[in-house]
Amino acid sequence: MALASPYPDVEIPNLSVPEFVLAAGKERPDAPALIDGLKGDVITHGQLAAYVDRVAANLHARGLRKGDVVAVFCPNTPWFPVVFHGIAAAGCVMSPINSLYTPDEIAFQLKDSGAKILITISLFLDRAAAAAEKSPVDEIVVLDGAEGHANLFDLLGADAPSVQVDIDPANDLVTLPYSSGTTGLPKGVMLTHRNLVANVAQCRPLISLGEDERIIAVLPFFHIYGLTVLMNQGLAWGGAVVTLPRFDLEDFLRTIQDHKITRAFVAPPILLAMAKHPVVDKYDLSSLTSILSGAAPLDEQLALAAQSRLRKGAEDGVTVGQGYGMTELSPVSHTTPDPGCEPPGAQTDVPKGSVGYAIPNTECRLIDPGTGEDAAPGASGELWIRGPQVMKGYLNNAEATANTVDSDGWLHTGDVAIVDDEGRYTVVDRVKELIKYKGYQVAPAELEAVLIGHPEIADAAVIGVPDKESGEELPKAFVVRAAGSELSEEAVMEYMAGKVAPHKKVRFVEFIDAVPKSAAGKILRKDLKAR
Ligand code: 4UV
Repeated sequence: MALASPYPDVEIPNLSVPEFVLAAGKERPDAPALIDGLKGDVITHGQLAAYVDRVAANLHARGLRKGDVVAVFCPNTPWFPVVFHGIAAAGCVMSPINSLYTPDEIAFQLKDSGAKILITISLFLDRAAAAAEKSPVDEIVVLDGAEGHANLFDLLGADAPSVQVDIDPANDLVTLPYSSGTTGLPKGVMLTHRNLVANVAQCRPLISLGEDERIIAVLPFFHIYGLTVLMNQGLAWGGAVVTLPRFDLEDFLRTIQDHKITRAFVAPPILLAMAKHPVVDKYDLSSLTSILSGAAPLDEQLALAAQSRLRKGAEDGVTVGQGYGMTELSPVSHTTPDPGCEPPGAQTDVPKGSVGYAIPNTECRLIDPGTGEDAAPGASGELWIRGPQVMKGYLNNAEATANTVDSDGWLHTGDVAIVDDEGRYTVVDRVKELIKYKGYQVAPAELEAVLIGHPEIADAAVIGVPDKESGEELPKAFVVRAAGSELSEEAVMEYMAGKVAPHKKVRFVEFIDAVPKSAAGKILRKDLKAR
């Protein structure tokens, strides 16, 4: 049985992402759109639109055409949105690469996505160049400049004629982030202009962000949460997005104080610091009206502790809420509403720990994994989602697409949830392989493939194990040594640390005689978890 959102449907404008997101700014060209939280540099809404036109024109002049993929390997700065919207306005597809990736990981994405150009910064050039040696691109652009490379000024040059590319929002891709989904290796998630436009429009009735708001963007734009919820949602309603290139607690707090930030969208580890760290008291955070946490489970007590600490007794102070989604959902399907934005007829506040209501135009089902039927009322089940934010599919992978989005359009999330009488959802478990570390994806299959690449490893399996202190999951590898090998735990961890980004490091190693597998050869992760 499909459970509808309690909110009336919203209209989804038939526009490209830049047309939609940059529209509000046209009304207030002199207002700040993007602010560098550390340096203070400002890009106004008027400048943003002009720069986007230039980037699109110069990409076209460099030979890029509709549908071409441009990989972006950059931290959050005000230039990231300029580059993203420029790529989108040129009809090209932006594939964002995690700033922590190693050359091998970057090369995988360049190759799989077929990226023509890689845009990066000088600090990342070593890794970018090493990746491009394995998976060549036509060109590496280094925004802040490097000998022998085009730079930001080349992308902003005045000479190239403006381009008007015909975009079909429902079919044309705008971004290609990578996600392992419910199983296997990372896959390119094909998101259309309509997917992203829809998701910003769908959040509007719950998150009534105004043009005087200032959003702190410390979560990365290379992740879909940062791209849609922080960047595009912030800009679409005419507000200002204040960027930080990495998380440092004091920089984060100082930026909230100095830039009078009104909204923070964060992941649980940041909320943990805001609830517990003594240094928080040194800063005036009274401008904050809302903190929304997402990307991993948020503990109810932690949410309450953060809210009461930051409110300092003021009843109408900051509210701490929670959003839920996944890359394949552009990403939002659920969120808690701002005060006053509850659905018609709502009786009580959303309990802390809940991810709130399904957003407009979104249907849900909860499926009992045992029977494959709808779960009984009040019982938990795997969450299925249908709506305009569901991805077009995985790039070049019809099988994985069919296993994730069924023939009726339901996306099977691999998360287990419950819903209460008033339509508020709580995520209670995960039935997919995915491990989340600090909100980042860690795909067991990817780590297993790297492990097996070691000459002294005959077989391997990876699972997430709970870390009591942080409440997070940490990757643990079960390793079968090759005959005669005396490989140590430390040697395995060191090998992995050299191959994968820090958030994917294997934190525990256990040697076993054989990896438990089903008759079909599937790793029996449940058996490993039970050990
Ligand atoms: O694909 P991904 O890396 O995507 C995300 C998306 C985070 C979002 C989305 C919408 C929001 O409004 C928001 O605040 C944050 O992380 O990983 C998807 C998986 O992450 C877990 C869940 O297992 C997803 O399938 N996850 C995401 N949000 C939550 C969560 C949550 N609030 N509670 C529990 N698990």
